[in-house]
Amino acid sequence: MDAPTIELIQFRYSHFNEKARWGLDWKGVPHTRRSLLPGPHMPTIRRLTGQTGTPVVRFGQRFVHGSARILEQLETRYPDPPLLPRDPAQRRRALEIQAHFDDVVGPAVRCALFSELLDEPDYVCGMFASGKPRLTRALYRATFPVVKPLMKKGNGVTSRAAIDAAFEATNAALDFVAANAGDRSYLAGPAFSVADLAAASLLAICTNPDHPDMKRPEPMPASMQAWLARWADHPGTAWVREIYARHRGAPGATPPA
Ligand SMILES: N[C@@H](CCC(=O)N[C@@H](CS)C(=O)NCC(=O)O)C(=O)O
Repeated sequence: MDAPTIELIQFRYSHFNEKARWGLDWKGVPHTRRSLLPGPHMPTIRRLTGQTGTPVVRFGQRFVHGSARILEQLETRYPDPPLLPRDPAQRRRALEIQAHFDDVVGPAVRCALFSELLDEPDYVCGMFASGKPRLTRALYRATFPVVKPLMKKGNGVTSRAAIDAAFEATNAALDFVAANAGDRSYLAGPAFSVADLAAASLLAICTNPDHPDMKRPEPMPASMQAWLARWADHPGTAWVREIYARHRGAPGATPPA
């Protein structure tokens, strides 16, 4: 039987999408990428999956959404190299850490960042629409005033208290990885696992990993520079950069559409 055609349907700069990209690249899975714009993505993703969140991966005719479910599919279809520890207790721990980062940390970090970045519409639109034709970029920028309040609400940027809590949760997550990385720097067991992949990808936006899938476009506005400077000396961001340097590898996809 022929191998299925695999396509990642994604946002260009996004930490949950980075989680799926990293899984595909770690497994060495040949795939193509289709980048959608946040906001206008909704009807397309809803038609394919019945909900609006990205990432979505198409395995042949089957669409799978949710980064954890995508990684689970990848682990089943491409067991080597593994993402789950063999030892049952370490495996449970790895999945628990992933669930915590998916449910709590990912949304909090994004809320904290967006509370500062969404007021930089030129930068945000340029970032999400990078690689798109000039007309698409101009149209996206023109309609961004409509998209922005939806993005704020959808990402929990709703009150000062919510934003403060998001900053606290971000700091706590960086403390967690710095405190729980074992002798070999891994969070669950003796080797790189889904725990490290989830934590490093969902915290990647606190640093500026030297990887083409996440490196921020230049020049950065002052608020983006201040955001990165705020976390620069935290040992948690040093851990993220180290895991990227050791395990992120080169992008395996054909250039994004
Ligand atoms: N728990 C989900 C979260 C996915 C998520 O929050 N995706 C964001 C991008 S970072 C998104 O597509 N938001 C737009 C929407 O939900 O309509 C996962 O692990 O995939």
